[in-house]
Amino acid sequence: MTEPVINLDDIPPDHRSAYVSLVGKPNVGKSTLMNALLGRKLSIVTPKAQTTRHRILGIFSDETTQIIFLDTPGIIKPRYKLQESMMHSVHGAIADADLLVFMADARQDHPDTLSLEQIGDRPAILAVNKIDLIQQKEALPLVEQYMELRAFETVIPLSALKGFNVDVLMAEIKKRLPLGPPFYPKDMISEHPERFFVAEIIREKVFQQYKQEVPYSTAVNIANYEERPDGKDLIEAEIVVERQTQKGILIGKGGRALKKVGTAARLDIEAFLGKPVFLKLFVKVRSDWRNRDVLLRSYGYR
Ligand SMILES: Nc1nc2c(ncn2[C@@H]2O[C@H](COP(=O)(O)OP(=O)(O)O)[C@@H](O)[C@H]2O)c(=O)[nH]1
Ligand SMILES: [Mg+2]
Repeated sequence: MTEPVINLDDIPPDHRSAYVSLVGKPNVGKSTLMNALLGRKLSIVTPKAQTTRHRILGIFSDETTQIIFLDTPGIIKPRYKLQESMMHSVHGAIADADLLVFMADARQDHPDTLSLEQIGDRPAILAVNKIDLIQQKEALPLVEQYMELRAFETVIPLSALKGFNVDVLMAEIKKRLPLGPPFYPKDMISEHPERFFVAEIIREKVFQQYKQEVPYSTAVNIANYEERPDGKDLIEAEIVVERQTQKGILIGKGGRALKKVGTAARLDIEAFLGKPVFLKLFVKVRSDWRNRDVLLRSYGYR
């Protein structure tokens, strides 16, 4: 990718900019909210916990503001090296943020103290998500418990999925931005290269299609990405698993399961890139990759 170029002469003197990180435990809806705030799908969303493994940067820009949103992996106690690397990226996103959106699930009985510990005393808005699933007043006891534990900038009940109060949250964020120039060109939506999103889309389909430990044992590595001006782009991706049995499950009888992943992924990749592609998937076994530093690095973790 080329270095971003920003012409500061075009920037109004009252321009505001900030890093805003979305944090909370797995599955509260951080990635859904990031996509809702940006008005486009950048971060993968699945019903399973711990889908997001990196911090994902999404850029919102208008005439007078730029907000760099960081979607993060859910906060957990790490059990293997991949999870350590995931928590490392959460800590970075907390440290880098001017403001946090701390997300809770409206249906929780108790505050998520593990996540609260991690954010320390950084300024945070409490976003009580999935409010579409209950009556708003049913969330009050949870909100009260949170407010006894620390001060929040404000509390917003919202539904990232239905878009309820996402505009209110955006307005509250905008009120709190410091003066500053944009960090990225105004037409940029992320800093990750296209191949990163292609791998993420494939990973999303694996999470959606397979059960139990298979998705968690899977990494996706783009082995070849050939842009072909007079044909479809060729993308060759390796789906890496830890055991031979998982490879069998991924491929399925007569290759049918893998074919389904390929078709679903290709359609989303084409929608994301805005052009047709030729997608080839391979399955590889790399035993215990989630605990091996060299492999973790080569798949883009840490
Ligand atoms: N009902 C409801 N479901 C939601 C809402 N936000 C997210 N979800 C669902 O919760 C699950 C986890 O969402 P995701 O964004 O991946 O959570 P993350 O792990 O915090 O990034 C997905 O099945 C989402 O569709 C919401 O506001 N209401
Ligand atoms: Mg997520």
